[in-house]
Amino acid sequence: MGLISTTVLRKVAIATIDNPPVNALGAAVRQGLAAAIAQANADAGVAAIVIASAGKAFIAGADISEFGEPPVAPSLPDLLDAIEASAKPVVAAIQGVALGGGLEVALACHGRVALPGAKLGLPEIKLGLIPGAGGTQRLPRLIRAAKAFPMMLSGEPVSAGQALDDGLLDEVVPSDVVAAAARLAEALAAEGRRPMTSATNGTLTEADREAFEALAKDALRKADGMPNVAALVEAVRAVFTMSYAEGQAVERKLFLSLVTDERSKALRHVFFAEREVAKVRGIGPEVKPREIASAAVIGAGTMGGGIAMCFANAGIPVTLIETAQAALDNGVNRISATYDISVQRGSLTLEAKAHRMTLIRPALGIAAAAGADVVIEAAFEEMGVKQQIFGELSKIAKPGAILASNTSYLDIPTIAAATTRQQDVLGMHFFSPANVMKLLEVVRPQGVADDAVATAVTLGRKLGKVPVVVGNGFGFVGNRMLEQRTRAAERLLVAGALPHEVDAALVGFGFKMGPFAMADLAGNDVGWRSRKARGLKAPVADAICEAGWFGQKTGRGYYIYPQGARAGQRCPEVEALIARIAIENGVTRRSFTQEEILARLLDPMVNEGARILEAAIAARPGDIDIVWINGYNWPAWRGGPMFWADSVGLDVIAKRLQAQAAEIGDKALEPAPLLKRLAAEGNRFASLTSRG
Ligand code: T1G
Repeated sequence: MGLISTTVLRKVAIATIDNPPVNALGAAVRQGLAAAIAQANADAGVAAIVIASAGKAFIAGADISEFGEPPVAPSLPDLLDAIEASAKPVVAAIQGVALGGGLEVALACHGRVALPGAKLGLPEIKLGLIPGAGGTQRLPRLIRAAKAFPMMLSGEPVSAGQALDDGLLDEVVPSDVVAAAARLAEALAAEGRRPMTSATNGTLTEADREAFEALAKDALRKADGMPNVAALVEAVRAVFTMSYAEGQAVERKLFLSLVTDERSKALRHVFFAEREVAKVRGIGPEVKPREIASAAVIGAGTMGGGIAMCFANAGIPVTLIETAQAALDNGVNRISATYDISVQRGSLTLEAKAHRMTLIRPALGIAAAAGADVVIEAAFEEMGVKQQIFGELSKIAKPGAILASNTSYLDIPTIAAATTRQQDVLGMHFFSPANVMKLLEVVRPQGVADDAVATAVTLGRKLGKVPVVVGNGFGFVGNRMLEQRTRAAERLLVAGALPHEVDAALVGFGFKMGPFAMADLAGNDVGWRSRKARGLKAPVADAICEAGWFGQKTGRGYYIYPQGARAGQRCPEVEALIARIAIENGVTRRSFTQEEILARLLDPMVNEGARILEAAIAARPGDIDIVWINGYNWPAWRGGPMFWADSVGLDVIAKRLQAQAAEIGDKALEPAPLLKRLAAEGNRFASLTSRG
């Protein structure tokens, strides 16, 4: 078969998989491999078999895009049983990654040889699944459950060295892994007996079972409602309580039930969406990013300091610039204190902290940015301030330097107009805390050079971020949708819900915090300033700020924080204030169910997402999902707002929005044209992408 080619060297049949880009085990690969194994067994001139691969990966696993599709024979378990049942020994020659079904292929072999850079793992847990082709039954028998279970629970790969120590590999060779695998296969054939397999040579001990049960108990305690953790425990327990065949049947049943689970479908959507977001219109591999060897950050406030830390953490020297010494000292001290927390937690050594601090060069005055390859402005969110900074940068920055603003919603072209280098000016919007949150919105205004965008995306990845290229527009993608949720939350208070009820609805959905606890944490005065600058009113939020209740930093906001407690308590004065505002607005308050609250919070966000797609501010619905998962802690197992909307049904959401718009008399709540069209067609946002 095209994807598998077999050559015979000195009586060893070498079956090479060549299915770019990562040798995923699609139907054609499975069929080709099954044919190659059968043919080698029928060939009297063959004494042993090697499974090898072309390209950078051994095998990246089952083809995730096939899940949920009608099965095509041979199934992966059947293929692996055929490999295991081969009368002639089969040895896996591993280079690159052997993940998921790829490692399960290796486990079904009679021996495994790898190059030093190989990585072996069973990441299915990250897709809401469990290994579904014998991994839960073979791995514990090969390396003991006490080792195998944590490896499947974390989904993290192990190095070749670790795999050798654990007994997962027979050999690690510096080069020519195929020849080494052939030698091992010949040696196994020379033994003249049925080759041992990881399913039969395992020695199961009571001590191992006890160790596993203790790990399982802890895992179940932390499962956080994910069904695949319990499934993994049940599958691995079968190793100790059932025959291999019965255990395999248990694994298969559990796996197939997880494949249809909504949470796994969401996680598989996120897997592909995270890769699609990297494909930027008009920017192919031919567009080379500019070299970034040094950076400058203007503004040593919370955001500027966090951004400077991103560069230091990535080993890039960064000049941190302020206008006044006190502000600069505060910024540096805040960075140092933040690193100290990591040192106390043991996630950073003192030496590493010291090194990173040397990479951050404090300086006064914008002239210090002159030598930087990229300058990120993180100054006050006021257009005049930004225009003044960019006007100066235009004069002093080195030719070709990327000039980026970290603004969270201001107009990038207006900022760029203050310079004579529009081709170098774009937005790089980090999310607070900048040294932690993964999302980076790369705002691409008209007129910016493609290689400047490519540079920002490449730099974002180097800083450990998930860069999403978005169009210019108020609030770009994330904050523009967040504003809808914030308005909806305010409306809910006046209409009858209480802060803790609104927050509970989102926490119950899977968010870490609700909108009011979040506002109290960030500071209610932040939104208040922004509303005043834009002439917007929010009766409850404004009243709370007028009372000086800015949140945790003032000991009270929507909630009370006694003695600086982190968890807020209900505040009778706030609830009385809400009741009074409702009366002033002629509203008869009523109670809301958690479902109603959730719909009223999320539907308007989805509607704004539809408008963002109509305006091509986001290229795909999946990009919006990636923004919300990486910038606002939307639970990945819910797939993101647009995936969630598809799972609810766009007709349901359109109807709810229409009803709310009529009830409140707010036309802005009416379904966007795109949403209305897809709903009328019985279609989904997913239909807008090639994968849909
Ligand atoms: N199935 C389908 N497509 C895959 C794939 C897979 N398993 N892995 C990667 N791709 C695509 C990816 O979408 C992208 O496509 C291209 O390959 C390059 O990927 C039965 C049930 C291997 C470490 O979870 O971790 O086996 O965008 O950009 O950065 O028990 O891909 O080019 O069109 O990520 O070099 C378990 C998933 C599956 C591993 C390479 N396996 N893949 O990283 O490239 S479930 C996994 C990865 C399973 C069995 C169970 C990474 C990589 P496009 P990339 P990369």
